[in-house]
Amino acid sequence: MNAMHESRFILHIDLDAFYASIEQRDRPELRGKPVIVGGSPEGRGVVSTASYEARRFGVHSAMPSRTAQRLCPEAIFLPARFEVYRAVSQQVMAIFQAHTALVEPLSLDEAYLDVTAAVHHLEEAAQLAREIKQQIRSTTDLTASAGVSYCKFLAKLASDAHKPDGLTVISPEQAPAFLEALSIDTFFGVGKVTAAKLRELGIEHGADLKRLGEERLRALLGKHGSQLYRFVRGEDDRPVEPRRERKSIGKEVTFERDLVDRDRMEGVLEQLAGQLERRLVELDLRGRTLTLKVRWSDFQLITRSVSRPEGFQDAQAMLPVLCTLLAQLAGGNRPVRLLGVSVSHLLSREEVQRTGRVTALPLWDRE
Ligand code: TTP
Ligand code: MG
Repeated sequence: MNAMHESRFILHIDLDAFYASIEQRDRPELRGKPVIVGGSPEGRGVVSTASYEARRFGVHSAMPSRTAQRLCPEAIFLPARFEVYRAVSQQVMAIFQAHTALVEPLSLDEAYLDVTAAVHHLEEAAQLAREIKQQIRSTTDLTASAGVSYCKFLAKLASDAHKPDGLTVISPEQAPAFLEALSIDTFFGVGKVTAAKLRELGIEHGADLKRLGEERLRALLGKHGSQLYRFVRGEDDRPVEPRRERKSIGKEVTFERDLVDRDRMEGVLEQLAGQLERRLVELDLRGRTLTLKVRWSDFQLITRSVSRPEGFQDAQAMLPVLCTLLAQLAGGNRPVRLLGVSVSHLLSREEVQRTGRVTALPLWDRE
């Protein structure tokens, strides 16, 4: 471990069951009950999040609401109230900003903070995390979990370690044992496919992972392999990056094995569009230009875009466009290594309304 790792103090703070906790806060009769925020179980919707009472039944984010109801028949289903969640998010981010300018939000309820300039040692960083949790509670009446460490990767693992209302510190001395005991599913960048691949090799925990050389991991997992090689050694130099003005928002995925099957590609596009929609809804943005990105197996990269004045936000509107673009590109059976979906020329609700010409459209009928 080099000196740089030890000289930083990073917090990761993440509110507990964010949407569901806000609903329980605003409707006291829901407290202590299994609450699910998301699509109705009668439709084809999915769970956005579930209160911890509902999670005990196995309910989790992204699960079809119908499945969630089967697992937890008493659950109370509620539609999302994004405007309220965004307002709470602004309160929480303002609390973070008061302690450091180096705040990197990951979503509405989650951010990294680099507090190196504000504290002298890890115990002091932990004390600051405790204070921030207290401020969140007194300002919003909600609980958060905090992780404290010397890099982003470990801070995030730490905040996840004792949810809800947790505070976990991972010191440079504790990091090796923590990482060796960690299940491979929990490592950053390890998806289900990768985990299954590693399991086939008898790799279950960080300690097993540590036995693989960098070359081997890279051969197995591509560039993620190198990152994993460093992470399992507690090495993560990524800086906390406060967001500049956003130009585009996108989601992409690189495949372990190149895809040749068009149906599978379309399935991936559906997932990516769904993730992108979620982020756009959270941020209350639409993107006028929708872009499909394809990297072929020979690493050649191609992008194709379509623009619409009313912009894109719903996955349902994006998907047919993406599938058409894909069909135009992937004429033959050329294997695909990466698929990405993004939107640019971002428009806030105010901007769309100000331009006048699209105000008549039911742009935000989801809310
Ligand atoms: P998370 O922080 O991942 O989840 P959470 O806050 O509900 O629960 P916890 O942190 O205690 O594990 O996501 C924050 C919010 O983002 C969540 O309340 C709802 C929304 N969300 C979705 O809409 N879909 C998803 O798949 C996920 C993971 C989250
Ligand atoms: Mg959360």
